[in-house]
Amino acid sequence: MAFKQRVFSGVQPTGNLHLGNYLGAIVKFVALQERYDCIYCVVDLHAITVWQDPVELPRATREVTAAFLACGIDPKKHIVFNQSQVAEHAELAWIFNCVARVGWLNRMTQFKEKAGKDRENASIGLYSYPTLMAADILVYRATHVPVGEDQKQHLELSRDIAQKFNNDFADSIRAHGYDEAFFPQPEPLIQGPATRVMSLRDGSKKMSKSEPSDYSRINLTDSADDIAQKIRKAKTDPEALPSEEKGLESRPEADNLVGIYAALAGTAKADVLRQFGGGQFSAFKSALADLAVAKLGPVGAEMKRLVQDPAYIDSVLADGAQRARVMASDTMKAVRDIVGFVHS
Ligand code: AQP
Repeated sequence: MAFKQRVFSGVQPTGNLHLGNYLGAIVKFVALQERYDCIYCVVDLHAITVWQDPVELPRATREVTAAFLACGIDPKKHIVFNQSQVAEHAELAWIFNCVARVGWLNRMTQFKEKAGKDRENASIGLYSYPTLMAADILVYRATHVPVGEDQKQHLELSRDIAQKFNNDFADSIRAHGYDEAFFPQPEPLIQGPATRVMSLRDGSKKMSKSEPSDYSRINLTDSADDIAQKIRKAKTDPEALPSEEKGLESRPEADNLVGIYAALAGTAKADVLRQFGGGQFSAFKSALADLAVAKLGPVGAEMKRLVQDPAYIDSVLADGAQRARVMASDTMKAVRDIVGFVHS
């Protein structure tokens, strides 16, 4: 069966959204609306895999929703909701916990990085995070998943889970009259010059919400002054910018800033180097700061306006959740048949 082409992706409400989330994910979410039916989720169940303050979590959930809307996601044409409002995500995740193998999860690098040395003390949710992610995608039988480079491994696991479910339950799938490929193999969409935006302080680390130094990232709600100052202070090396992409090899900080410029301007790194190659960083940084302020300023202002009206944001989430639930419950009815659960 040809699956209906459908996009699913999520963002965790775990702190300040930054330029990496924007370029690696949200900008792509916006563009995909033209070609696909899209489901965009604020993944609060994922967020609690590490401790979240229950007073802060609703604020962060509304802020991510505001970012989706401020960037141009249309919640009427597409679906925007928070994960915990659709219980089927957690239900399918449990079934996938029983399909996925411990050996598969043991290979996940994000768990190793996030659990760090204190692995014994990490939550079980953090360990099984990828099975919930597979459920998020597959409960809508989504075919395309726009994400940053850091999520590639989890997406590969989602594909393995879909395949193993289809194989393990092949007879039951057939016996119940469902199509043999019950779950699709979701395709990662990881493209463009900023699939992995790096820290402004250290070109070997990804820009992240949890990095203690605020100078490592540009937040979507930063003021124009903050953005300009962070870019001015961004780590670079003493060489001038190269004129060709090859010259960015082994210069991670320069490569990062050029990639950010290209992604914000909607061009390729080669074009940026054609314009700025041979020049000093100071002139390039000043052009980058202007561009970043021009692109992010309106987004931040609109986010701040939207979060002033939590009732409106909650109504968007409730409406999206209701429409998502209809689709998710259809999948789950079929899954219950396939697995052999007695249900009404
Ligand atoms: N640095 C990045 N460059 C490109 N894409 C990125 N994404 C995240 N960081 C970068 C993409 O943004 C989407 C949402 O990410 P998330 O909600 O999983 O959160 P996160 O920013 O990765 O932050 P965490 O996990 O809350 O904390 P950290 O990273 O601080 O430990 C995803 O599509 C992701 O790929």
